[in-house]
Amino acid sequence: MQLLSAYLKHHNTDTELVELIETLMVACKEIALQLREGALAGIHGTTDNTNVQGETQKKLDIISNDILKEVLLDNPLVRGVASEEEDDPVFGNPNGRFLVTFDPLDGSSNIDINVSVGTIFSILEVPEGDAADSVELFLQPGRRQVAAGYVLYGPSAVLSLTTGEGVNMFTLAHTGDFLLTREDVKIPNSTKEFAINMSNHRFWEPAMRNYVGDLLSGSEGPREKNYNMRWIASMVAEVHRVLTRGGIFTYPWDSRDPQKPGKLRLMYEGNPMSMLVEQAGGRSTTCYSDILDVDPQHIHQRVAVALGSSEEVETLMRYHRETP
Ligand code: AHM
Ligand code: MG
Repeated sequence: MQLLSAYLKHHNTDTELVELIETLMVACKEIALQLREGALAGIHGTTDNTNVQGETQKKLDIISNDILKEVLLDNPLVRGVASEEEDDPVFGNPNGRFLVTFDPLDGSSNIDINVSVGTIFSILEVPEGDAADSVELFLQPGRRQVAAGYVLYGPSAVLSLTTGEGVNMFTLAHTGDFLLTREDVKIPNSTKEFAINMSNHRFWEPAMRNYVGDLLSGSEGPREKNYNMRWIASMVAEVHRVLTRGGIFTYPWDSRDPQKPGKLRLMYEGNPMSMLVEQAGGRSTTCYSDILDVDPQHIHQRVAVALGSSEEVETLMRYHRETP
């Protein structure tokens, strides 16, 4: 089994990008260790703080954020970082080449019940000609990502990574190394599995209600097959399942706050997961158009997400085109 860095170098990945990914994995290994200790380390529970999205921060949200921030900003390749847990970007070396956005601990409502969580990251390059440190540097469409991935902290810790040349998975060994365990991941085109938080049904658009209604009708309905449903409430775990055996995962627009299209964040959830899914031959959409083409206006911008097996995602998009 090949080491992460050896694999990347063997595939002629830009050496500075390899160094940055290795730096990211230093932080993720530390987060994995903290998670493993769980209640023994007194890291469960919430703090008195809320983040910029108004969500109560878990202790581990803050610990993970601090680890990533400190490790990344220590690397001179990093110009700046933006995180779900920081109101504004934080800047490092003014000559750094890369920008990193991350959700330090996605699915953190699962921490206290000991269910899978993950770190999601997206790597962009500093646009040419831009001098001043500002949030504008980060506001690039997802198509410009040079790498993206997540580390799933489950029964084992697994890195799913793309540098634009397909998707590979690396498992964290007891030696502290990430070893290649799945090469050139491909999502099956069709599926019989969907993931959505059904409790939000009354807030969805009519198109989404029709689509899910037809899935639930099974072999008696227009889709003419029986579907199974999963909901882990951890996007990393859901996307990992989709990459592993196909499926569709969606967190759609809902009517509770028309200003906020969906729950998930574009820059550190929607974009990196969309790059992984597209690189694995799947599709990722707002239900109307590709997430990777969305022009970001705000670092914490939200986006409706539907991703996974290409035929299923295209069917969902058809419902959105055709439902008045
Ligand atoms: P978080 O970044 O605050 O953890 O929120 C994102 C998570 C996703 O991992 C998951 O898909 C979704 O929120 C679950 O939402 P819900 O609470 O509606 O089940
Ligand atoms: Mg989070």
